[in-house]
Amino acid sequence: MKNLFLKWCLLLGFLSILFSFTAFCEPFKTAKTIDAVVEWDNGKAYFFKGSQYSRYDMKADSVDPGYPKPINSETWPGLPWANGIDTAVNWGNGKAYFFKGGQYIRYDIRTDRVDPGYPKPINSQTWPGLPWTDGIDAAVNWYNGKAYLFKGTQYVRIDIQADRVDPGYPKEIYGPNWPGVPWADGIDAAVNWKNGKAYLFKGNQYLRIDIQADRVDPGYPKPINNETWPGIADLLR
Ligand SMILES: [Ca+2]
Repeated sequence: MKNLFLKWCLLLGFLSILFSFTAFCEPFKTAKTIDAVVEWDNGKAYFFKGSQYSRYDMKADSVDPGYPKPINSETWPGLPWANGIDTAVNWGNGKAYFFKGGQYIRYDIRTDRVDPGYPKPINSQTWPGLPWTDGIDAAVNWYNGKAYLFKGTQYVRIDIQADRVDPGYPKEIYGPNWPGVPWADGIDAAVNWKNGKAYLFKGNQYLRIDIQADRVDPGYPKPINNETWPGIADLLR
């Protein structure tokens, strides 16, 4: 009996130490700086953070005047998530997809509003082959017929024409799958700059990928700030 009590006591002691450490480490986890970035069809990219977004001019390389703006029924007609999104991706066919929790919507870029019938649930019927039903971290179109979706330590490649995840996925982000990407535990956002480069964002850092060379350019990651992304500080404060 005494022995049993001791075992329980040791177990509880161990659990309380574990819990204290977990709580202690919480503030040191990398905070998300950007929720989502998506390139549009007009030379602009949209950066989302919480209930706000900023429009970035890709040629001028700065945020347009008048931003950030709130996400609402005037700025994003039909978008049901005024408090923020998980990720967004341009599908290259005049449509973009926005994800939040276990749902997604399809946005018509030309008419500038959400298509009827959305939001829909993320599942194996709506996204054939996708191993996840919620919490997509990032998504990016590679404009070679493939798009990538990221969740936690994993990612999938989607064949846009076949409308399904390619065989052999999900895979882990680390190592030879993404040469030079130091974030094996996941990324926050990704965008294709449509000039042969793509950007990945994680916490307060970002990196540039050369799509042809299939690796991270030298000198990255760099910090996300007003020098590297002029005008973005107003969205992030
Ligand atoms: Ca995200």
